[in-house]
Amino acid sequence: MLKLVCPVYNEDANIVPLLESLARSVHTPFELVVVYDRDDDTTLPPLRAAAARMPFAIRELRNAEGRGVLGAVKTGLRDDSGDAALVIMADLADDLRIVDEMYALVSSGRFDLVAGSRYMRGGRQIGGPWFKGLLSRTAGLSLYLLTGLPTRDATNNFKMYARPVLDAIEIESKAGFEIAMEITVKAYALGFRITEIPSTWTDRVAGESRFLLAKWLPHYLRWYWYALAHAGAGRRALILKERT
Ligand SMILES: Nc1nc2c(ncn2[C@@H]2O[C@H](COP(=O)(O)OP(=O)(O)O)[C@@H](O)[C@H]2O)c(=O)[nH]1
Ligand SMILES: [Mg+2]
Repeated sequence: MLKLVCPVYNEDANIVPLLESLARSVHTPFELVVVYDRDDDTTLPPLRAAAARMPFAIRELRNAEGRGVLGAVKTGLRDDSGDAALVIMADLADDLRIVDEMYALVSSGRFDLVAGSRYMRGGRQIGGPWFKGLLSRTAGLSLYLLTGLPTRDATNNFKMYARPVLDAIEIESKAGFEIAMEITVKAYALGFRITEIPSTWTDRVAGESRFLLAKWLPHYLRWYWYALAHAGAGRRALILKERT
């Protein structure tokens, strides 16, 4: 079954609209795993109040990997339920209408990683800091052109991972959302099959972003260089797979 991993930090204004959006948009059976840091997180009371009327299972997990969004995503991905996992944001950033298509691509066995892509035709990025957007787009498009990585959006966290990808990769990220880039470039180097479909990312309306651009940038760069260094490995692995 599909597992949706949703890190939350005081998303009391967004969590119920998120649940309603999931109920409306996703028809594939799934379990929602909500990962919070503190027992007094303001997301939890409205989440618990609304859970019973949702047509899908909801599980709460406490971040077991040190506070912060990196630990939350790792906790959710590591928990070994589900044959595929998709990371979604609680702040209504992601376009949930493509989840069914993502899961169809993974469960057909044709792809191991399906990226929501803001930087391909049909994809969009709405709002957010312009410099963050520029860096992310530049990183994504350049890796696509230079390394053959089969997505133009390496940094987006809205990606679905088949279980074997998560089992094969030891997470080494240390800061925050660079974890998606790590998994993507390592999956490519290991020869996993990657594809992308257009998605729209929208900046939050309620609450505040906790994205730490200056602090996390060097950590993103680490995976950027890794991708350049392993570009040949990714291509070779793909060619071998196509031959067999
Ligand atoms: N558990 C946990 N979740 C977090 C933390 N910081 C952010 N999040 C969640 O991560 C998602 C995206 O966060 P946000 O700060 O909006 O990042 P941005 O969209 O890149 O600006 C939201 O679901 C947040 O609630 C944190 O420290 N701990
Ligand atoms: Mg956000």
